Amino acid sequence: MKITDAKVFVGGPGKNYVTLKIYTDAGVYGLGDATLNNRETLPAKYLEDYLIPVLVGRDPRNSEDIWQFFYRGAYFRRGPIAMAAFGAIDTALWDIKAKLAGMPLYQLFGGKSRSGAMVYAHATGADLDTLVESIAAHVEQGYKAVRVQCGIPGMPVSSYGVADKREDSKHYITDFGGIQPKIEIWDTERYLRYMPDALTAVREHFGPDLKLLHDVHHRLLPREAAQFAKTVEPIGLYWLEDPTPAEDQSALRYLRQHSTVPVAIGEVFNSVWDCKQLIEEELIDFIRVAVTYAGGITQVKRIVDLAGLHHVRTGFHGAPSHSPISMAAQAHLNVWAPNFGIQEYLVLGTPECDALFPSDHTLENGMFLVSDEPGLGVDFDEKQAQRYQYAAGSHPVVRLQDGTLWNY
Ligand code: GCO
Ligand code: MG
Repeated sequence: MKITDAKVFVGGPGKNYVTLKIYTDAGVYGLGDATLNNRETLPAKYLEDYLIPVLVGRDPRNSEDIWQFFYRGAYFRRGPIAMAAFGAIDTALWDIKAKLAGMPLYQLFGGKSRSGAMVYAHATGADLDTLVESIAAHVEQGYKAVRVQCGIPGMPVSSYGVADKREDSKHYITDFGGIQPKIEIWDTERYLRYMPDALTAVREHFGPDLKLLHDVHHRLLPREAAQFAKTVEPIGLYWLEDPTPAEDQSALRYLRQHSTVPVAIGEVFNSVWDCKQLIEEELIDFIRVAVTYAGGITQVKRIVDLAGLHHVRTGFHGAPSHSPISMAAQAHLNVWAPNFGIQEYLVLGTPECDALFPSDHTLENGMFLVSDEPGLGVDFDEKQAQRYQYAAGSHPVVRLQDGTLWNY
């Protein structure tokens, strides 16, 4: 059996999805997602110029060897661009394998450990009242868990995860005005003074059962993060995400020694090596990698297994940037993983998105229910894809009030 061709498509409704389709001489094809948010053309080019020409002619069933061939073969290892490209190939090969087996992908991992995966959505408000409204709307729809982000009084420009308007809440991460980034202003002192009270007010309003998550988006220094974690401990957060920039992983020991707040990290990681210290030293409670950025199913499954040895549960990244293809791959991992925790999931389900990526995965009462179709259970309509093209976008860049660059 041979791979006969592979094509990359960039574009989508309100997103630059990078979709890989691998064709075989057995008539079966596989799909992968290489959507590296706001740098989408780079994994696409890596695939087209360096990987696809070498992929054609290989046996698609040898997904492990193909993964190793590209990873080791690049010599300059890791990095989000390469790992997104390898990951798309890997996901497509698992899709092919499961289609050949005539089974939904989760069966190849070991079957179902649960009926569905609990997800969390993003609630956001420019102020506390709007945030409470946004959370209430999610609770109404059946969500058991929400991430809560709120504007901070006196902060000159809105902060991470805060949509200016309620309708913007699904698309606030990328600004499609071009590649020139908008500037956000950050003020740690205001954040530390305001956010614990805001989170307390949310907890009091919604009671003890709703799972509340909060994302610091790498903005605090280790000591500040420890102080914040200690202060919010009585609120009973489900997790505190990215309290510090995680390049300095030892810094997490500080937080750990001062607080029992569950910590979730890893959305910017792209290999098992990035996760190793945090997992082995048990400095985190949830690992946040994504199939899209972390080398596909082969690599992420290895991370899940390592995490399981250290009581670390999964909480895969699922910002709206990922396409329904990698969200499907994660859904199969979620339903299998013995150490599953929660899945971030923002409903992409516009009619346009559903037409481009038809599938019968469903969301019911805050639970993601995986499709039983052979493979990933998601398709890609090439005709629909012709309606879309790449649109330049950017993440904001963050400065302190005196102009100093900070972490987005
Ligand atoms: C999250 C993330 C995202 C990232 C985005 C960057 O927890 O969902 O922090 O919102 O900012 O994926 O492209
Ligand atoms: Mg995050």
